This record gives sequence, C-alpha cells and structure tokens, in this order.
Amino acid sequence: MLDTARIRQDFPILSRKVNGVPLVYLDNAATSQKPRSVIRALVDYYERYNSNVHRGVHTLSMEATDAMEEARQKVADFVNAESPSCIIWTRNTTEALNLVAQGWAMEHVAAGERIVTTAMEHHSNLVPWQRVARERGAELRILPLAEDGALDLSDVNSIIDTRTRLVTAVHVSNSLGTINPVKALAARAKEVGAAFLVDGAQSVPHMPVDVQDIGCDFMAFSGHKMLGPTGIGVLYARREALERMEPFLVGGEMVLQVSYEDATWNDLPMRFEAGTPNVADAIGMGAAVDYLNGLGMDRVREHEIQITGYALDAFGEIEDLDVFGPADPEKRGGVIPFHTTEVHAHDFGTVLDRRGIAVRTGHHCTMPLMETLGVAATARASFYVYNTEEEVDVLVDAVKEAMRYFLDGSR
Ligand code: 7TS
Repeated sequence: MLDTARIRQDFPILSRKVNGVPLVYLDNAATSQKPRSVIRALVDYYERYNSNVHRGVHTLSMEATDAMEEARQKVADFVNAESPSCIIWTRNTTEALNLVAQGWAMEHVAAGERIVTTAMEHHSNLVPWQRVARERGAELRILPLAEDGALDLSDVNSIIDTRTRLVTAVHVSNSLGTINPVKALAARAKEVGAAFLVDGAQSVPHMPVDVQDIGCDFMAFSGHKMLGPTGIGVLYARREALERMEPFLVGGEMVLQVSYEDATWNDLPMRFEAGTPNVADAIGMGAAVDYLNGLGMDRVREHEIQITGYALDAFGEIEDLDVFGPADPEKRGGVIPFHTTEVHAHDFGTVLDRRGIAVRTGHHCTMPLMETLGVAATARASFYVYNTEEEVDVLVDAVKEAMRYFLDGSR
C-alpha cells in the first residue's frame, strides 16, 4: 500500500488551511496537486538552464534540449510507447484531441463515413468530432450508456461498422468513474479498419497504461492531472498514424527546408510542434513521471481501489443520496459523483468548502451525459495518491451535515 503520510509531506499545498481548517483536496479529476520535486524541476530549469531548444549550439540550449527530450523518453516509457518520436507535446488533452481531429480526421474521414464515440465523453472528446462530422459530411454515432454506468455494447458491431473511420472512447470517465473496455473497442475498430483514439486524461495518471497492449492508434492525456504542471499535455500516436497526419500549426521548428514558395516538414515528432515548445513544463512532466514511477503505478491503482471502495461503502449508507457509476471499485477510477434531490450540487460545494473540502460541482464538461442521467449537476469527489480514509470520513460527515441542514431548512 502507499504510505500516504509520507507522500503528503512531498506536497507543500496539503499543509495549508482553508477557512481555518486543514485542506481536504478531493478535486483531483480536475487537476492534481504537485510534489516538491516537480516544483523544483521548474525552478531549476528557470534558475540554471532556461534557454530555447533544438536551435542553439550553446551549453544552455543543449542542456534544455537534452532535459526536454529526456522527459519525452520518460513519458514514452510511462505508457510503453514504441519510441519517444510517438510522443507529441501539446498544451493539454483537449489540444491533443483537436490535433487528431484537425490533423488526421479532417484528412481521412470522407462524406458518408462514420466516427463513433461514447455517451460519456468529456466535451473535449465530443465537440471536435461534431465539427469534423459536420465539415466532412460524416455521421457521428454514439455508443450508449447501460444502467450500471458502463457502456452498453450489445449493438457494438452494428454501431462500429465497415463505414467507420474513427472510434474514440474515454478510458476512465471523469463523470462516472467507469473504466471502459478500450482493448475490446480497439479490436473492433481494427476489425473494420478504423483508427482508435483513447482519451486517457483520467487513466494515465491513475493506473498502469500500455498503449501497445491496448492497441490504440492515439492516446491523449494532460500533465496537470498526473502531478505535473499545467500547460503541458501529450498526444501519443503510432508512427504509421503520425505519418498519415498533417500538422495543423505551421511555422518555425516544424519545417526542414523553406523557400519563399514552399516548405517541407521536419521529422517526427517536431513536425507537430510548431514554435517554441513549453520546455519548462515538459521537464516538469518528466519529474512527475519520475515521482509516479517511484510510487509504482500498480500501487497507485491499488490505493485508488481501496479508498474508492471505502468511500462507496460510506456513501452507500447515506439515505436519499445517489452515487453514479459502477458499484464495484475494481471497475471504476477514484471518482465519486453524488447527487440528491434535496441539495443542489453547488450548495454541497459551498457547504463542503466551509469545512476545507474541495470537490467539483456542476456538469463536469459532460452535459449530454448529465441529460442521460436525468440530473442538471452532480457533486464529485475524486481521489489521488495523497488522499486518506480519514479525509473520506471528513467528507462523508460534511455531506451528511449538509443534507441535514438543507432538509431541516426546507421543512
Ligand atoms: N478528457 C477527460 C476525460 C477529462 O476528464 C478532461 C478534464 C479532459 C478531457 C480535458 O482535459 P484538459 O487538461 O484538456 O482540460 N476534466 C476535468 C474535470 O473533470 N474537471 O475539470 C476538468
């Protein structure tokens, strides 16, 4: 098991107080906190070797280039990519997904063909496909939700058919916690000759992820949700997929030869990284990967199953409170969305904040899913490596108190 007491000492922010009480940070699906080693890597870069990369022959530039490329290698190894040239730096998951939409789908999806996504996607993995479908005259199909918060795959073979060019799915839902069977979806996509894209924003930070084992062509994820800095994300792409992709930003860094009339593209991965990259935050993301590797991703996942199971049991005992997503903690990530008709999600958020507890409230950028669930909003607690069962107790007490308060008030 993870030694949460020791881990917590690595995160300076966890010792602060909010509204006079210790912070209980349970908004990790939105963004995670950062360990000292990540903060130090950023400061170290700016204090010792801040420089532009891939251009200078001077020492600082070479040091910065080496550090950024080392971070790329670390990220590649972290998800078992074939090569660091399959790792493209982006700003975040959203940009990585849009890169596939603009660079790949706009090129390869034709009128009358199909793109398939799921009913539980974050807007970032839905809206880009709506646009591609509209502009290319393609059809967007949705894999529906089953009763238990999993995907209903009973019609998967007719929804993903031979006219499908791209299948995409979130690996772990940020609104339900559901872990989707991405390996099976990859196999079906392959059967019909479609590309397969995984939104790994909520999986890569929380469990061992192996892109080759899954068999995906693309995977998108963000540094800030995995103990790294904001402003840095990743698109993993298989080499063959990258070679069939067009850059959607053009300019410096991404070219090989330029004349007044024309230009040729640089090698991979630089072809997709126009302009000065986010050197500092890429290096910071490398430090975050080091930290997670130090804990061991198997143990990170184990901790999450344990704390999620504990929270599900405790929430299960609260009358009139609905918890969405699969009942089995083995089948979900550390995300607990809860809802009651008695208390508005935002009121939960406010009352919990008074107790120092940070949770997310709202639609979590999954408005169509909220409609399917028949709710306007949920409150959501989400866990990470530093969260403890004691913090779950504080949360559960505060939720009970809020329900008592609003129920009494409404009588
Ligand atoms: N995909 C999933 C599954 C996500 O959970 C998020 C962010 C994104 C994509 C977008 O990531 P970004 O780094 O590009 O913003 N999810 C959340 C959330 O649940 N609350 O705040 C952000």
